[in-house]
Amino acid sequence: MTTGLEPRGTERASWWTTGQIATALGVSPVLLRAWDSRYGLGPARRGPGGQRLYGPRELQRLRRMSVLVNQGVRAGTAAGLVLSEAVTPAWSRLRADEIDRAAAAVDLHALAGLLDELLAGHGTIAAWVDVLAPVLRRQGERWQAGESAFAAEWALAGAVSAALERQVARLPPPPRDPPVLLACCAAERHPLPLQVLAAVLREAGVPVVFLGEMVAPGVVVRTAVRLDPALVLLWSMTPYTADAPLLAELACREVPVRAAGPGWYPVGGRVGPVLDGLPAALRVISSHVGRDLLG
Ligand code: B12
Repeated sequence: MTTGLEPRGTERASWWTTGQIATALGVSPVLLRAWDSRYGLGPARRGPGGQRLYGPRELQRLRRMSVLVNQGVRAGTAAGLVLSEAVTPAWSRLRADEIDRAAAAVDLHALAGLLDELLAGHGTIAAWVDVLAPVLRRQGERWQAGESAFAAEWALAGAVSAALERQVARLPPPPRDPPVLLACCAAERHPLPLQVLAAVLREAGVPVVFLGEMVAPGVVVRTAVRLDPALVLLWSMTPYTADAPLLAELACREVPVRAAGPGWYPVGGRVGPVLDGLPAALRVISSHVGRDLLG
């Protein structure tokens, strides 16, 4: 069964037609064409038959446009904002402060709105690197300084996770290729960087299975054997959670697996080179899925 949302053609993972974008955003194809002719919010390229093809950046911009229009902003003003908005350090700091305040107040409703708008308007990578990770680091510093900020950490991490889920749920389904399996070690309760990676991969049309936090080793092994994934990343953020025996067991079963995250550093070279950031992860995943995800 098809949903009509499958990406198009041989490059099906990265390009969407007007109809697919319209369905994903809940607007009409006529409106999309009007936004193109009036404001220049058009497709990235044309397909062989002349059909309009939109890439992830255009999808992002149109999503931002429809969020603003739904909030009651006039279309011309919204288009001006979408086309002119840039993530400047001052802008990022303002957004980060707003989000920080909403987290400190455990205002989940405000957080959801702020995060939806941030992700839709600026893309997952920029939202994470420029705004969300700095706020989380700030929270970590407060915790280290002895301030009791556990509720704020919990609120923000949960809200980011939920917003990423909403963002991914709106994407067209990925192709049925072997997935990338992303799993946290059994004691690891910091899954966010891995969930961000999952969202970035899905936005690029790569199928992903993200198992979430604190996954029992047996579940990781059974899932990996069953899915025959293109690659497994085993995530550890904090030193006491890295599970070297699990990594060894997966390797023994000929599952392609890599250690990812700062928690692996104390374990040293015996787990192989550790993936130490989003670019490194995207580079290695590119070689396993046969597509350049950094380009
Ligand atoms: C939110 C949070 C929590 C939440 C997590 C909820 C969730 N759903 O994620 C909760 C409240 C559950 C929590 C619990 C705990 N936490 Co906590 N937590 C944090 C906090 C504030 C943010 C975590 C995060 O998402 N960081 C992501 C970004 C912001 O951090 P970053 O360092 O820039 O991360 C980058 C790297 O990881 C890098 N990276 C490196 N390699 C790779 C590989 C790949 C593939 C990718 C994609 C990225 C990547 O990319 C990241 C993003 O740019 C951090 C503070 C901090 N600085 O991280 C503390 C922090 C991680 N927590 C800490 C601790 C100690 C704990 C607890 C033990 C506290 C306690 N006593 O209860 C528990 C239990 C943890 C466990 N068993 O796993 C310490 C860890 C110290 C250490 N190194 O040992 C920190 C650093 C706070 C501190 N300053 O001391 N925590």
